[in-house]
Amino acid sequence: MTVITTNELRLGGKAAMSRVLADLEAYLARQGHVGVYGPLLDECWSQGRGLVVGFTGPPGVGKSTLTGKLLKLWREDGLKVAVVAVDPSSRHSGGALLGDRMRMRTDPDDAHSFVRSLAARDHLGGLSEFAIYALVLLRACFDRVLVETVGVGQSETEVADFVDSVVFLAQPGSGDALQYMKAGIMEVPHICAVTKSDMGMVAERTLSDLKGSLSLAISQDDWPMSLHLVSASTGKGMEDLKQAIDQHGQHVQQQQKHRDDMARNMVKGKLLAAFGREGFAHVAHRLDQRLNNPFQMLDQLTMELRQCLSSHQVS
Ligand SMILES: Nc1nc2c(ncn2[C@@H]2O[C@H](COP(=O)(O)OP(=O)(O)OP(=O)(O)O)[C@@H](O)[C@H]2O)c(=O)[nH]1
Ligand SMILES: [Mg+2]
Repeated sequence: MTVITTNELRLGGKAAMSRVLADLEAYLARQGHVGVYGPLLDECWSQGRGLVVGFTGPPGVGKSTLTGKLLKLWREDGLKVAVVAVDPSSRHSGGALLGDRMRMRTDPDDAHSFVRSLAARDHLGGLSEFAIYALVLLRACFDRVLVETVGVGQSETEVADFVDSVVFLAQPGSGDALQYMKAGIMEVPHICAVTKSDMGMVAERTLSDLKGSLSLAISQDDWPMSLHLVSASTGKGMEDLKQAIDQHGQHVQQQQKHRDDMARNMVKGKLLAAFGREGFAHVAHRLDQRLNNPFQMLDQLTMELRQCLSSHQVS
């Protein structure tokens, strides 16, 4: 079986990307490991320079509308942009509907924007299983990869470990973000924005509540959180938000540690999910080094642990 090269993927545009995502997903469902796709994923991983930005916030806060607007703004800057919705809550219900809504936001004639919903997918290992692979391929081909997820951060999914920047969106009139951060349920995001500023006073009040409590908040990678008031409907504040994301992206992409941590977390997360703590403990030391080819490493360790398991079962 021959797998497309990174270069072919880059040159092949949206059609090539759609095809490889579908092929990879089918392969994973069949084989249960990355196998022949390991080298492609590793090459995309090492060459991928796109910034992956996670947008999180409660249902209805305006994530889709906002990512749609940012897509337009970055496209106007000449950047290639992909948007992925990872929505565990609609896995069983509105998957197809979400897919339709997402498609409405794409311009089919624009070769450099790509919008895809991963909501309707459900296979072994869960939704985020595939999302991470998709993000690796997308970041090799697009300058910005926007990921829409529902949740409050930390506990969510592996996806949270796999983004460069986290943007939390707060609903006007809700104190959720504040309470989550204070209670330590949610890690401090890099950027926080109150949406729907066109609602007026209620949005401004939410912003000043957040400001009062979070003005000194520092995110995990030593980035002072910035706060924004935006309206995707009117466009107000959107340019500033876009610039803040770009700035954090520049900051984070200079950090080799960030990439190393991402690779390690990815391999660890997948092995834990497949083999549990006990299984993972057998190979944990192999992740002490820098992982230059994390996906091939993941595959090798998966095979070793499978063999180990089956020989235990036989004896
Ligand atoms: N007034 C106002 N309404 C907005 C704005 N942005 C989004 N909305 C509305 O808020 C509602 C939810 O917007 P979505 O973008 O679907 O929110 P979401 O967070 O993606 O929602 P889920 O994916 O269902 O969690 C829709 O009715 C939007 O029209 C805004 O800037 N101003
Ligand atoms: Mg949405």
